[in-house]
Amino acid sequence: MSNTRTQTVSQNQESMLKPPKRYKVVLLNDDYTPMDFVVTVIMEVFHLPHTQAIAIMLMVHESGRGVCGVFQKDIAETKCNQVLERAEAAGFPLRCLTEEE
Ligand code: TYC
Repeated sequence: MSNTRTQTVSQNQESMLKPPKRYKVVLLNDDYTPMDFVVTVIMEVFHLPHTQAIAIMLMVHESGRGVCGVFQKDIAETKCNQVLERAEAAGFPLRCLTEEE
């Protein structure tokens, strides 16, 4: 049996049983974006302290990628877009993506 009420109940039950998927926001390295710009973006978008932002930036610089945080899908996508918007506005080729955990 499926009507609007039973469907709503079963959807709610499913969301109560399964925790929501979580998504990493990953920064990628490039040769042009200044280090201090990357640090500022990490601090402002992810609300992280300067020391942690430097550690993430250096991880990206040295290994090619680094995780700025893990969030529910819509939050991860919003933060990723905020990074890309800031990079574009400043004219830097900084890349960012989300990845299911
Ligand atoms: N590799 C860049 C440089 O030498 C710095 C950088 C770090 C760029 C992290 C992007 O996500 C990045 N200026």
